[in-house]
Order: sequence, then structure tokens, then C-alpha cells
Amino acid sequence: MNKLITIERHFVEEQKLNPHATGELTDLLYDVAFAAKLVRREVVRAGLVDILGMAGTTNVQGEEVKKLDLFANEKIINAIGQHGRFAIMGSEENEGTIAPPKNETGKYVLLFDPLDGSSNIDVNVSVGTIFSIYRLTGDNPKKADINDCLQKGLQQVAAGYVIYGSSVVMVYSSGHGVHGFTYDPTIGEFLLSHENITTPKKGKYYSINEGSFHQLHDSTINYIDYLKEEDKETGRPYSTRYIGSLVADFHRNLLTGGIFVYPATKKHPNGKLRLMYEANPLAFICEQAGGRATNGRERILDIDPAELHQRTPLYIGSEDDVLIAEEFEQGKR
Ligand code: AHM
Ligand code: MG
Repeated sequence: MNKLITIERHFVEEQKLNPHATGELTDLLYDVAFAAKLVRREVVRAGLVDILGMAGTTNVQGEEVKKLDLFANEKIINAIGQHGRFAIMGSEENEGTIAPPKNETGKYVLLFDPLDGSSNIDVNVSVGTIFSIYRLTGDNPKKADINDCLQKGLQQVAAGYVIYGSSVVMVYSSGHGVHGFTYDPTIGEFLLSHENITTPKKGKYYSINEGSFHQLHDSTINYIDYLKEEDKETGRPYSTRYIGSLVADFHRNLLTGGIFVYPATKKHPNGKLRLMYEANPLAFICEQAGGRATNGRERILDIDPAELHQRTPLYIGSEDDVLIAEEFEQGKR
């Protein structure tokens, strides 16, 4: 029988790879995994909202029923906040930064998107939580401020996501490869199921929202045309896969190979996705798995952020596929 390795055990083993580790990162990752379990509990009951009470109304216990993404945000802030194992946090759902409880503070910065793909919640399609962890830039946690959040993705010490799908899977990297854990609801644990994930150099899927065809620039249209052409040698045409939940689209492509593109469009000149909450953590995971992530011109992890909620175009996935997409984006093809 295979050894059963819980995610907590894995965090501890990874910590041993760093002789200077104090255990603080391990504790914070543990809190993130715990928060994910709380979010999962609600996500799997999402379909019951109609029976138990609509979002925005009062449920049978007399409590206000929250929209699931706001609920997830609150759960994560509370679950992680109660231990104060961070110096400052930022959430896609909060305008400004979030401070730890008084007298509690750690040395890490946590940025997260509590429930990404929210348009899919009501129709039973996969959604996800994405997170990103940085070290403080200075050594006084009491002085943590927005500048600690605005670091290049390159500075991430860990990142990951949880996909609430046909099974619930948490994928993370702390710089020693990418590992995936599947949740076993009968024992309430995430168990190691995907050790050392590497993404294929080239894939057969492309994920772009072609519904926005008339908003796309010619460079993107040319690229899509290229993917649809028949050519045995390069494995074309590619198949389309687009769920509309970044975590789900990314996770599939990570395992099977392929490319996800959310380009700059006429409607979204800077793309739609957020650099700090979506692009950076997934770029970190993707690179750790041997893939590539850029904005079409520049490596995502090299972008110097100016704002917490800044958007970026995103080309992410198998290295060969992203390289070709960049050539189109830059007018070289
Ligand atoms: P959200 O943060 O409001 O959920 O939006 C992010 C989502 C991503 O999960 C997904 O890749 C993208 O928006 C889909 O956008 P579109 O519907 O424009 O294709
Ligand atoms: Mg999002």
C-alpha cells in the first residue's frame, strides 16, 4: 500500500529542507489549508442555498446568508487572522490591506483570492482559492505596510491554490517543486496525491474566451487561427477547453499540457486578471513545474507592481506553447 502523507506532514518535511526555517511558514501554510477546509465545507453545500436561504436574506438560524465569495473571504481572514501568523494580508475582495490582530504578528505577507471563478458557483462548476506568500521587506512586522505587499512575484516564498471540483485538491510550492493533495472527506485530511508535478513542454489544449472575439486584438486572433490550422507535425489543431474558472483551467493545463491566455482586449486593455492574486501565484507554480508565464512580453514574476489590484494580460502553461503565443503577441509571426 502507498504511504499516506498528509499535507501537514509534507509542510514539515519541506521545512527541514531549509536549515534556517523557524516553522512560521509551515504554520501559515497549515492555517491556509485549514481555511480551505472551511471554504470547502460551504462550497459543497452551495446548491442548498435555494432551500436554506438565498444570499442576502436571513437563514433559519436568523443569520444573514452571504454570497459564497464574501463568505470565503471572511472565513479565510478569520481562520488565518485568529493565529496572527502574518504581518499583513491582502485579498481580492478587500480594497486595502488587512492587519493582524493586536499584539500578534508574524513575518510573512499573505495575498489571496478567496473564491475565484465566482460566476461558476451557482451552476456547480469548479471554483478555487489562490494564495501567495512573501517575506516582509523589513525586519519590523509592526511596520508592515502596502509596500510589503507590492513585491515582484519573484520574491514569493510559497504559493498555491485549492480547486473545489469533482474532488478538492490543494496544490502548493514553497520553491521545492509542485505538490498536489486530494481531500479525503472521510478523515478530513488533504493527502499527497500528485508528487512533484511537472507540466508537459507542449500541450494540446488552448484556453481563451473566444466569446470576446470582437474585443480581441489582431495578434490574438492570428494566434487562435494558427492553433486551429491542421498540421500533424506540430499537433494542430489544438482543442479548446475553457471553464471560465482560472484555477480549473490552469490546473487541467498544468497536468495535461496546454496554454491559458487572458490577453489585453479592447474592453480590458490591461487584461482582466489580477497580478497579485491570480497571475503571480499561478506563475510561481507554473515555473516550478517547468512551464512559462508572461504577459506576452515580460515574465510575470519580473513585473514590478504599482497597485494591489493591478491587472495584467496572462499567457501561462507549457513552455513551447507560451513561446509561440508570445511571438504572435509581439507581431513576430
Ligand atoms: P473573478 O475574480 O471575478 O471570479 O474573475 C476571474 C475569472 C477567472 O477565474 C477566469 O479565468 C476569468 O474570470 C473568466 O473571465 P471571462 O468570463 O471574461 O472569460
Ligand atoms: Mg479572481
